[in-house]
Amino acid sequence: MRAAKARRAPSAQRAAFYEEIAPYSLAPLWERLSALVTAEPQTPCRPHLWRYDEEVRPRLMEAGTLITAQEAVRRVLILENPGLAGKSAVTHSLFAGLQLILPGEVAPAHRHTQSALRFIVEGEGAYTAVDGERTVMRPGDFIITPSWTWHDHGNESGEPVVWLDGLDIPIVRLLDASFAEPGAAESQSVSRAEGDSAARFANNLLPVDWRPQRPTSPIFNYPYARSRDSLCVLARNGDPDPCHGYKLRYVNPASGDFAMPTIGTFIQALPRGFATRPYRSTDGTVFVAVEGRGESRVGDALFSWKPRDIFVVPSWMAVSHKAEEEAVLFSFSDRPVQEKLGLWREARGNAS
Ligand code: GTQ
Repeated sequence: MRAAKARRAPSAQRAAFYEEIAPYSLAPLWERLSALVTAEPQTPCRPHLWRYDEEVRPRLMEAGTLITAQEAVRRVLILENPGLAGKSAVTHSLFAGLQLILPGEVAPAHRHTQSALRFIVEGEGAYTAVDGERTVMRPGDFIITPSWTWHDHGNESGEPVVWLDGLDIPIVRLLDASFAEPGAAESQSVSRAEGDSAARFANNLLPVDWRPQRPTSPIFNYPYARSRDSLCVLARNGDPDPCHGYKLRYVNPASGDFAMPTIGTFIQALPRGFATRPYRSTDGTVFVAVEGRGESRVGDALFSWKPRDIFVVPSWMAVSHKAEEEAVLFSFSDRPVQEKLGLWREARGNAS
């Protein structure tokens, strides 16, 4: 009898009920369930291409006339996903931006719980310092600033230097775990010679009694020259994967895991004329073209790219690439987080 009455409750009566319970911080799940627990990922994140030479670089250089790196602390134009306006996010979980340092400038030392990657886009001869060691940045290098390490950037070259920043800012925001502090001095003092960590950790050797203190790779610069060599050898020695071409992930030699705990990083080569089969995965991914030209279909969007262009593939949206010239793509996503939580999925071809 009661159940029958409940089934017949008019929607006006239900609406009145929802209003009545709202002041008590209560809400009816049944009105929201299908939007909360979806059959497949439903992301507001949209596919987008940022064309570097035509659209981004001129504006970044204009920013260089408006504010110094010192005043800005980090002179960065955020690559904000058009579906996430005002959220400072390129995907739901990740931040991306392009950082400019002009000759002679310093971006002052600070540290924060957010982890950062740098992928060098333009210019050579700027440095980043992490925990007392400097590394010179060259185009295509992948550089890591682990969580809570002191870091400052400087440009002692004669040309502007630009890199892509990838940070886990939205993940740290989700977890309300942000801490940050400025350094005592603008540039941290150099306490280790350049190349020291590469010698210790990047030659398939580890210091004999060393034990990892943190989940991030102890290698903080993965030079492009070495990654590229690997891709060239792979491309000579075997067939490309139908969905990825020749694709490698950057690794923490102490664990075999991804180089960073929250951000997975990848580099892939696509032979000239090669077209990948559609692929999708739950980790929304940011791609940067490093070499070559090509086009990528992302859902219904078609992006033509060339070196330094950046595009984003939302979670579970099919992506396929075609290289007009032999191409290299760098990419990053939240895959390590999803894998650790048992959430990561992929599908080859168009089926789910
Ligand atoms: O270089 O420390 O793009 O703290 C955003 C926040 C870069 C950095 C960003 C940051 C940094």
